[in-house]
Amino acid sequence: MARVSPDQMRSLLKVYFIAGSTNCIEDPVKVLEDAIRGGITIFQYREKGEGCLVDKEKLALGRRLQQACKENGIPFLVNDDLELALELDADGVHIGQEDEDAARVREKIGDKILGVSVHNLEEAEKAIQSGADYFGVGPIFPTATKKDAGAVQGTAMIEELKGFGIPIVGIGGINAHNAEMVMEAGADGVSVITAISHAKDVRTAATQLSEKVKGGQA
Ligand code: TZP
Ligand code: MG
Repeated sequence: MARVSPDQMRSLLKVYFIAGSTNCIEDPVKVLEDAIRGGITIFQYREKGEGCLVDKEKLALGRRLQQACKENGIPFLVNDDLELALELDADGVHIGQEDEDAARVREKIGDKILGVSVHNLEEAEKAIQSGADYFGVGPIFPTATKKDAGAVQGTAMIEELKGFGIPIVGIGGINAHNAEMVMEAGADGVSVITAISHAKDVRTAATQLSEKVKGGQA
């Protein structure tokens, strides 16, 4: 399989749902299936926080979530955990600056999708040289989900990073009310945890985000 093209990546990033067991009130697989019905375009398994699953249980949930993605043609990415991504033969990996070196991850994953969180031009430059397929940029708005997310960036960094020509997804405190601001700044999509995982009606929440981001297009 060849590397994902920037255009393919841009369309996959539109409604990027991230979740693990600690983010979900009900079974994460049910949440994911409802989110898929609502129109998400890519999924990242991020098993973090107090009480998160480890070892076999983490692997087992990953398998179930991956299966739901496979059945629906949605790419399945793993956050941080390269070994898990390889064991599951996931479609890709997303890493932060504090994780394994991006160039080393690229070597190990071949053509799989590689996302890298970047916060400034220097990190962006390095991520490109390391073979990143997209940038995750944030936190755009205040978020309670990631305690060490760093300073709120607003949309300014998205505008600065546009010039690199690499697909960009915004993250942090994004919901159906503010998603348009993120897209207007030049992002190719929005990634959300709470706006979907904690919604009373997960499917509707995903649909509403999808409408804002895609401007009514499928
Ligand atoms: N990275 C930067 S902010 C964030 C991550 C993983 C959390 C996003 O979660 P939410 O609930 O969509 O604000
Ligand atoms: Mg990380």
